[in-house]
Amino acid sequence: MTKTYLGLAAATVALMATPALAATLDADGDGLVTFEEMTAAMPEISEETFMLIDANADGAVDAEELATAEQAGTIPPQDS
Ligand SMILES: [Ca+2]
Ligand SMILES: [Ca+2]
Repeated sequence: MTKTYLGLAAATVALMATPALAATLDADGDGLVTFEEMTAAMPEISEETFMLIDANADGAVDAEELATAEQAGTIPPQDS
């Protein structure tokens, strides 16, 4: 269990080093923003828009995809 905890702590540190993924979006802190997490923060996001943001279509938006969407103006820039 200690190992798992340390792994989670390391992942948290890695996330904090990635300013693009706002904690307000990634509610459970797993480094990915699901459709549910995104609509919780931005109810105006449609499933169609989410699919546009999810460039590799794995069902979740990572920090890179989020940054791309912000730069493209698909979603407003998020405060980190
Ligand atoms: Ca998440
Ligand atoms: Ca993705």
